[in-house]
Amino acid sequence: MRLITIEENPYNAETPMRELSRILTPTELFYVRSHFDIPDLDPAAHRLQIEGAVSVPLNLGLKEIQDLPSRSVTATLECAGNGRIGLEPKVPGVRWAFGATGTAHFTGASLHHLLDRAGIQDAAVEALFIGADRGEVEPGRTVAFERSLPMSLTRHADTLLAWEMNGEPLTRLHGSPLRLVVPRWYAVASVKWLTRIRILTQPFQGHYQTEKYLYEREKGTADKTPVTTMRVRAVIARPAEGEVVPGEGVEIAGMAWAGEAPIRKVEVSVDGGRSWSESILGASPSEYSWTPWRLSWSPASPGEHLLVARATDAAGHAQPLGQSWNAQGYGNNVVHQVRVKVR
Ligand SMILES: Nc1nc2c(c(=O)[nH]1)N[C@H]1C(S)=C(S)[C@@H](COP(=O)(O)O)O[C@H]1N2
Ligand SMILES: [Mo]
Repeated sequence: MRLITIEENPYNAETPMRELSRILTPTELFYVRSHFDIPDLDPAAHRLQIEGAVSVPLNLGLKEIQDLPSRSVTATLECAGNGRIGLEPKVPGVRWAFGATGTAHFTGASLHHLLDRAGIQDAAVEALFIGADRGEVEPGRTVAFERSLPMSLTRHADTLLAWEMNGEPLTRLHGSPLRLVVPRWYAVASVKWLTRIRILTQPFQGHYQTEKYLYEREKGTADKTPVTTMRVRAVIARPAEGEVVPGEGVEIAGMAWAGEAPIRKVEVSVDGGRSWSESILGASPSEYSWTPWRLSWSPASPGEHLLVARATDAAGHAQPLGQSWNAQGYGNNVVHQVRVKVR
């Protein structure tokens, strides 16, 4: 199995749905989202600069960062554009189906250790994270991939400066040698190829903060609400779309997650949403990672069946049965459907 390429240039590729039945997504099968050419950074020569509203600006090599107390989190990452492909009317952006997500074990250091060392000034409101990648977002306008976070989130122990993924040094595609990992948030916050952190006294106004990654013209959402935490979602990892299944003992299974609260239930329909059964939830390896779910099914009749899974979180958010349309196509957590044929 390999990643499914969605775009060659810049490289964007999603995880095959059947791989989403394992808790940890192998690194080589973990979706890749890149806005620009992928940097090729030399870990031995890499420097991270911390500047702006700090008492002591820092310029550190990877080794010095790795001397900070280490910490690991198992976290589910998801691209805010996951599920965009089905939106009608169509919207611009990478045409992700449902595989722009994965769960990995990340190791690094709590970001706040580094910020403590630099000494954050009282006037600080946000920290800006700048990647080594850059490119044109419109003719004549070149920007780096850069995103900010509120200071409160930078103090969270599990906001990580990560250098390992699944027990190995970060690979080039996933941000080598250093990336941010922000659990619960759509992965746009988890800046890869991190080279610079700038502490700001005014909210950041850059392209990927104030022009992209906003919910625009979405019913029920204040216009231009920034994309932050992941919306509740379940995916069906098996059976696969179009699979021919036997007349008994079929296991329907997948993962469910939400950025705001734990998963409370995943309901499954085998008749296109007319009736629903509650699936069995498995154990989630951490509060930041998805929860496995499964249901065994003995189909009552042969022929075509439309399977649907619908997750609800403990805060009471349930996935919508229809699309969540917005002009940039983010957070479309419509229920996942899979068509199968019973022998
Ligand atoms: N420097 C940099 N960081 C980045 C991006 C990028 O293009 N450049 N893409 C972001 C987005 S939108 C996503 S969904 C995640 C994807 O992380 P992954 O490729 O490791 O799955 O990285 C984020 N961090
Ligand atoms: Mo993304």
